[in-house]
Amino acid sequence: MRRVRLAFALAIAIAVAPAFAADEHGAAPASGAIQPTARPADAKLYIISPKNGETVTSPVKVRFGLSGMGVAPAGVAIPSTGHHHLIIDAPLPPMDQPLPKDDHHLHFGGGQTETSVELPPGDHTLQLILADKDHVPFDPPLYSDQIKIHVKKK
Ligand SMILES: [Cu+2]
Repeated sequence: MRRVRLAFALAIAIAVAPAFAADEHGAAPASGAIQPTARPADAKLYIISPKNGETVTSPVKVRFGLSGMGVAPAGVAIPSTGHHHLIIDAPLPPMDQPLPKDDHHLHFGGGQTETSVELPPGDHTLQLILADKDHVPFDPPLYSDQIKIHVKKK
């Protein structure tokens, strides 16, 4: 599975090599504005589990689903790859800057595809967003549906 993903990523790397090379040489706009990274139009990001509306117990295991792109650690520049971010009990953040890093915005810069989160009893929302090596959402942004879960008392 991992090998297939890497092969896919490398194939894309060759296809978009010119854009990649420009990025490598630091061709930043004079304004200093962030240039979001392009991504395949057919990529999809989704939460495999838990399911929307599910009642669960804490810690909650969350599994991240991604198709049409690959996962790479933060800081690693491989086109058509990014790393996962889990948004907990918060709306989508601004798309034109690096994602916040706090209790509501967890980064998985090691390339993880699942996590376990401690949540207090009650209703919570979960949403995934993929971002590039610099934690900036893609262009167009790639995020999952927001799901609602209920954490029951132990
Ligand atoms: Cu990040």
